[in-house]
Amino acid sequence: MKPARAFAGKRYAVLGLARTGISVVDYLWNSSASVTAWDDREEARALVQDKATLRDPLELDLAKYDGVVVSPGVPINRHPIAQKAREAETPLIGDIELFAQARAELPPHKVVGITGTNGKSTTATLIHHIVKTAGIPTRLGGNIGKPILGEQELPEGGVYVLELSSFQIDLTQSLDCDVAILLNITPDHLDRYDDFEAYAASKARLFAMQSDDHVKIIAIDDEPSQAIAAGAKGAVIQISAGTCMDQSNWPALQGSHNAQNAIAAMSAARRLGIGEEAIEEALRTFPGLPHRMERVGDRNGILFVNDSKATNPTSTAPALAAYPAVHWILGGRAKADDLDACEPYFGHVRAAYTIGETADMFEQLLKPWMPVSNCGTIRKAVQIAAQAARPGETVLLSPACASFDQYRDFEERGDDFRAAVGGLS
Ligand code: UMA
Ligand code: ADP
Repeated sequence: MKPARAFAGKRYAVLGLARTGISVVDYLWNSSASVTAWDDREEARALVQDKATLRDPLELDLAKYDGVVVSPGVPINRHPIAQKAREAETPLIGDIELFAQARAELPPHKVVGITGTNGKSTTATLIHHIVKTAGIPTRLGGNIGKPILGEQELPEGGVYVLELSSFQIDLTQSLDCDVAILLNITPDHLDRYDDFEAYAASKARLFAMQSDDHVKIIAIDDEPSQAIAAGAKGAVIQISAGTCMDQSNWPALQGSHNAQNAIAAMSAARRLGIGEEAIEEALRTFPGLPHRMERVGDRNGILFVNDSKATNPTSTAPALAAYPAVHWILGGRAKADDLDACEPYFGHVRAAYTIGETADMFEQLLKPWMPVSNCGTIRKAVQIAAQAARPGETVLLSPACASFDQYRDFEERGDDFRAAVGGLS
């Protein structure tokens, strides 16, 4: 992103130097701001030593700074930096807020912000694909793994598509999205919030930051989202996954969850002035995303599906619904102590294969419903499931858990599944 005059001569303390923090330091440095940066990891600090003074912000007089820029992964509900910034009356912000403050200096453009517990990446990528198909310059960034400040700025008329997690929204105060989208709210990330209501309130702030006349698209398929739609200022476009639609021409957008994503994306595209022909072509040609119900193999009529991104029971439920005879590999670091969201589809499961920290808990929980093998690892689960599955059945990794007990992230877990399938004799 081109440097902004807004930051020249100002002082910022930056905490967290992974993808987000590195992009922030680069951007502020290019914008002639003075930067003090820190990460608890020494190797992360080494990456910015040419551009920033290295000091732990907990040791600084934050009142002398114009902002404290923290990464989304810093848990501001329990990290002392939040209290310290409050006491110094220095704004606690994130990279998205810096982007919001720089917008006035960018060529005229639009911003589409997408949040929700599940479906953010799919919907953001789909909107980006539709806008591109319509021939409009566009960038995709945010929680999808691409900090927006690290992306090239757009020429006049461009559309920035931002995937926004609640962690990022918590660190943003002035992002007035031209189009804001809420897909759904179900329990997740409860270690970062006092309770479910506080998590939902974080999502609501995306709309509170918007001008009244900017577009608000809210899927009203759950109660917290309904409440946000009812309380939002200005007109709200209410959508629902239950809307009857022909999805047969959209190979990468199957299932009712993808109906929700597709309706949200279509609705946003129309409000951006994109015609029906480009929208339909984009839905047809959308390639889908890796690790989201991704077909990774077909061996002797047995389909292998990688849904590693399903990190909570609500995101696993649609994957179980989509296949009639499933050998289900699940488990990891628990996000919830039940599988209630998946229960309506237990009838689709031929057998379960439990892995990771929740292997024992899920074994006990599922035993009354279906045969269960406690496998421990994906490698073992794939081997046993591949032997048990019959032609026409599906071996599905849809863990309903985070990956951090055994892997760096959900991508590494999905790659391990793909490799295990590739290694089957
Ligand atoms: N750190 C400290 N001290 C602390 C805590 C953290 O020094 O007390 C440091 C860590 O050592 C680390 C950095 O702070 O170096 C935190 O980095 P980060 O976890 O924010 O990592 P990034 O690479 O910047 O990734 C973040 C998002 N991570 C999280 O929200 C946890 C990425 O979302 C996002 O893609 C990226 O910014 C770009 O916007 C990931 C995610 O898991 C994919 N998101 C959650 C989700 O999708 O469910 C919300
Ligand atoms: P996010 O970026 O919000 O985590 P993704 O688009 O990456 O969402 O999808 C994550 C998982 O959630 C997918 O594996 C899929 O099974 C499920 N999913 C996708 N869209 C939805 C939706 N609208 N509602 C519920 N689950 C969904």
